[in-house]
Amino acid sequence: MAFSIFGKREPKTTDPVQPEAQRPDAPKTEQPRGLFDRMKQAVTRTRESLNQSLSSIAALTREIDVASLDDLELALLASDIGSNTTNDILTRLRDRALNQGISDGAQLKTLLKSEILRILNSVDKPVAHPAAPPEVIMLVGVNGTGKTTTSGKLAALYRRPTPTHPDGRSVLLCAADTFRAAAIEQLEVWAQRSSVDLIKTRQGGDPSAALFDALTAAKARSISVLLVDTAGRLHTKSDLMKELDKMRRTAERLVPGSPHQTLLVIDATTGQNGLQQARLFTEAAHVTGIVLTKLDGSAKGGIVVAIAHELGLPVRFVGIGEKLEDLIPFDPTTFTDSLLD
Ligand SMILES: Nc1nc2c(ncn2[C@@H]2O[C@H](COP(=O)(O)OP(=O)(O)OP(=O)(O)O)[C@@H](O)[C@H]2O)c(=O)[nH]1
Ligand SMILES: [Mg+2]
Repeated sequence: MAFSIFGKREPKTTDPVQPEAQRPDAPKTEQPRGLFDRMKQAVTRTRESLNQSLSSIAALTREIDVASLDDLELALLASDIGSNTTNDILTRLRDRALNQGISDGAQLKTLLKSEILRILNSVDKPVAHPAAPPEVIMLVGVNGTGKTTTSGKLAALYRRPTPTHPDGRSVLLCAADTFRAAAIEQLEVWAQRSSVDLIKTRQGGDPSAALFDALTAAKARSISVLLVDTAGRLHTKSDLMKELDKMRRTAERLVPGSPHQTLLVIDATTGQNGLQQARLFTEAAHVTGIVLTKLDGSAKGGIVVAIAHELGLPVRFVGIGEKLEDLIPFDPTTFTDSLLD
């Protein structure tokens, strides 16, 4: 039997959830400069390593030749863009170099930037928000990637006041990780930090029962966003994948069309291994977008490009630390400018 804790009720939101383009409070409307600076900080090491390689190309040769592109290939691989995506980028760069001519490192950088932006934009489809609340967002992924932390950060992000929602959007958290010891308590801490209610069940209970109660509560309280933290699992564990399916069916039954978003949380530091796991996970779990965590301090920011190219999915948010505010909405232009400024 599931039950609710934390008595503090959210202010009631009466506005229906609207398409992102019409919602001036959508996360992407954070001050562009603030976003840019934080993204730039997060990809510092990746940028420095790419820049080093690009400037050595410019210093060594006046004409960009095949050897220079080989150097660039190594730099792209080192940033974790991955061999498939790197090959694709280099093929297009070689074609453009042949057709248009590239005479210095600055031009090469501009072309590289436009190639990366092209890949990221090709998967950057707008989020399909429901016409009526609650908007149900599930966080899924393998163990330890940052699902619970991201659930807490997202709760705070959606609660943040905006000009159109001076009280923020109303948020409810659902502790659907009933598997790992202390998982519920961990989410309770995040619920307190972001001042939102939490629906939970006992450890070892049925996560779908907790979700059922959370959906019922979200509807009864006109909650705008329901965030569902799930247990870490491998796509190869069929019983655990079936459990995810059951949760999806529960959501659909109570709130038709939900879950509206299924975010796969990937740890940036696991690089190409993480990408392979993600590829298989994505097929099994109806994933709609990616949250890339632990980008802070990583020199492997190129994984963002590999995700778009290889998984065909947009990165929606990027985790840049362990604190409540260390989550930023992803935007292709901001990312590309931060990486190759
Ligand atoms: N540096 C950094 N650490 C992060 C980030 N996101 C999460 N972490 C850390 O990663 C560790 C695992 O985070 P959790 O949120 O517990 O991961 P999880 O996916 O819920 O783990 P399971 O439920 O066990 O599968 C914690 O120590 C977090 O503080 C991030 O963006 N940057
Ligand atoms: Mg967790």
